[in-house]
Amino acid sequence: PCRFDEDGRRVVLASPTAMPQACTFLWNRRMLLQLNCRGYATAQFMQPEPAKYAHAPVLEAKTFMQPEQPYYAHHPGRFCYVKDEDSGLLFSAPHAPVNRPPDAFVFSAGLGDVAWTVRCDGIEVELGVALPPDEVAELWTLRVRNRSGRPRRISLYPYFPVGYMSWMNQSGGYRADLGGIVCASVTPYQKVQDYFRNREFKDRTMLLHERAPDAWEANQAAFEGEGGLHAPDAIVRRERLAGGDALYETPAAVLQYRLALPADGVEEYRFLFGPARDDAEVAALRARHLSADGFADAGAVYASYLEQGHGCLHIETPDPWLDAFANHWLPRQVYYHGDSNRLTTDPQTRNYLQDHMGMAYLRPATARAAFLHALSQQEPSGAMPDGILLAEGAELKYINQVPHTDHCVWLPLCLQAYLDETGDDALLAETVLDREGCGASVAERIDRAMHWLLAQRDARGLSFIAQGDWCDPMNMVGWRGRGVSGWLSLASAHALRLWAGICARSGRAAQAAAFDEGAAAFNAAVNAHLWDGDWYGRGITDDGVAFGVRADAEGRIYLNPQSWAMLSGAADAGRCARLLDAVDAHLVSPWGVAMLDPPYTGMREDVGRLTQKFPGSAENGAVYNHAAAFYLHSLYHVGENDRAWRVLRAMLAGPEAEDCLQRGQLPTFVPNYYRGAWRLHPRTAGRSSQLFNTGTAAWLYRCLVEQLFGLRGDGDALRIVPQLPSHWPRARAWRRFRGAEFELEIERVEGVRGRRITVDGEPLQGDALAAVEAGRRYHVRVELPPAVASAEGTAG
Ligand code: CEZ
Repeated sequence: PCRFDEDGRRVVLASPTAMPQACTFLWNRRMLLQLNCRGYATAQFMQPEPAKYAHAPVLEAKTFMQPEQPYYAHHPGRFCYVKDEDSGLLFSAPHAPVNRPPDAFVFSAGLGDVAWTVRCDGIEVELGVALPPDEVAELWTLRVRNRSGRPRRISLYPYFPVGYMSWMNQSGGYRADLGGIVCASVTPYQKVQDYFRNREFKDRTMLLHERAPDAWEANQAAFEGEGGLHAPDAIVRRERLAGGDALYETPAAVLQYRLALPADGVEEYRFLFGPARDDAEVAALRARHLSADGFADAGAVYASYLEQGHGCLHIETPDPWLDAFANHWLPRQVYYHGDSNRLTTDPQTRNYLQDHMGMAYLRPATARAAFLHALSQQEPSGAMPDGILLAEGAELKYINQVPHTDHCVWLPLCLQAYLDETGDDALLAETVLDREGCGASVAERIDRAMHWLLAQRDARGLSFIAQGDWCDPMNMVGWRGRGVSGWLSLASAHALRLWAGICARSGRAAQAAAFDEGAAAFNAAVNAHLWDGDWYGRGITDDGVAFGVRADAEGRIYLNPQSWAMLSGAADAGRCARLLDAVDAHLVSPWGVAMLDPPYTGMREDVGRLTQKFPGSAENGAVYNHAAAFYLHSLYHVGENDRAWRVLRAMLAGPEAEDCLQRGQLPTFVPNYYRGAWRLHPRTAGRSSQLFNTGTAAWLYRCLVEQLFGLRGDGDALRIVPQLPSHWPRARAWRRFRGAEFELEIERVEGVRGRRITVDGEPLQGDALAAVEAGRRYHVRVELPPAVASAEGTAG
């Protein structure tokens, strides 16, 4: 049903019903626009907190972005009705609200635009949208073509629902002076102090046209009448829209163009949709953008914005879907996270650090600034706060009001990636002032964070979990102050080991030794208290009950402790072998590796709200891709290349039709999860969450660059250790690294025993190419031994 086009730069879906939730997104630093293939849309912009200008028809609760959002008839969207004035035939593009089966349909997601081509009864409608690089506005193009071979009289009705704006004040009407429909509102509030903040809000929603319409309607109820959205009275029962307004009634923005199209005739229209504060802003947006030139300029500047987030790796493998995804879409998703901070003013600390870990490969200066900014909010105790405040007056909200204990762990992990990529060890000596105005170097601050982790241990030497660790909803394991996290203990060990390595390299031998010792103590404690015979347990509750262990009927095995025991070195070879078998037996599913199994089917009060989530959704046993990415990273770490390949490939839908249909996911982004519970609920297993906010993107990119293709910085060198799956005979890559360019070819060669590397024709001793020179182009050839024949790696 879907395919890549334009050398992987577009993803094309040929049906509005095969994958009805399939979607893509556009963003700039101020806004986000998620569009599904049927025309439903969710837009948000920052002022500075996320706000909407197209609303649901009822009051919406404010929350962070959620998975598997339902779409319904009155969901906000961007639509165009088409009526044949002679036959009365009615359809809507892209598909909703009329849902008439089209004769032809294409949903085409580009890197910087989204477009549809829809044909019904010889009338072809093209809809396209793009965003300006730095303003809140949607730039829409509508083109209609008569492909029926005979003259046609039709009406076009661009319909942009505005929804329930406010219970205090909302209205809408046509403004000839501004050239469009402008709806006004007052964001509801009750506390007097909110007035002074809200008065700056962009509380108007406008649909501006370039070509004056024949008629319009600004009243949602008048537009629909008794026919409803499927067959609105204003279209079906009338020749012309009535020109109505909305006076404390739900507004809508509908225009009408009546046209007589000769055979092959084409007409083109441009619109601007978005929020504004006042008339002056409406007029300014119109003047700047609403013309062919304005649209073209915005497109060009947006393209250069995207270019600044270009990936550092280009690959050619036996898997063209992976190539297209890795070359274009994955770095784009990494860039979105790192440059927009997921459109929050208080990103969770772990998310912020990991998102900027991804940024280290695209725009390292942005990552550097983010690490410094995060450290400036470190608490005097060495703890990191639950969220990082990004805007003046921002507050910790939602989950950031719940104490989590893992935030310090991400500092060395993410910094390691940044230092490897850039060689910028000078960062460690940079002084960072905290909120109290106390200065300390980056290295000292991370020392403190590591000491904090070491201090937060119980008598057994395991990490207290409080109300959560990486796993947000694991909130009742330790809320009474005693429960511990096996995963966090292992993650702390891994973080300490990495940090010890960085200390050693920068001549701080005493610190290195102390942190190594701390890591060993964590590992020993986990081995003593949480090795369950075939795998590691997830933790120990406030009441001293180990969970994530064989004795549990539900939540018997969790993925994260297994992955991190491999990373931290807690698991020796024997334990690695056993836990890998256990993961294969319990967690590996046709849709990827699940986060835990079996999913919980009811509340477990000593684990928490995670167990109340629907079985197989999100943290309750989905193929939670962020956790799968940690597993992927750990598999490469222990040299399990074929297992790693299968985990990696399962994160990406397709190309088989069945796989695409079941997941419902386009290869435009990696979603935060695919439904799990594949034994319990096979009908829904594999279904995508359609949520593109996820730490998966950064980790997956890191794994591709540093592990699958094995091109990782180390001191002043580039290490070259590709870990191809055994069924790949060859692969090629282009890598940008510290201002140099590397062309890499990897090939399995008959008769070769170990890895053989040549650089510009000269054999390389070992795998480290030292003293990389900026501006130089290197040609690297890696020869690998032929694969041992096996069925490994062939599965999608
Ligand atoms: O949020 C993510 C967090 O952004 O969940 C991850 C966590 O590591 C990330 O930092 C694992 O728990 O509160 C909830 O129940 C939500 O399900 C969040 O846990 C989850 C969102 O669904 C994803 O945005």
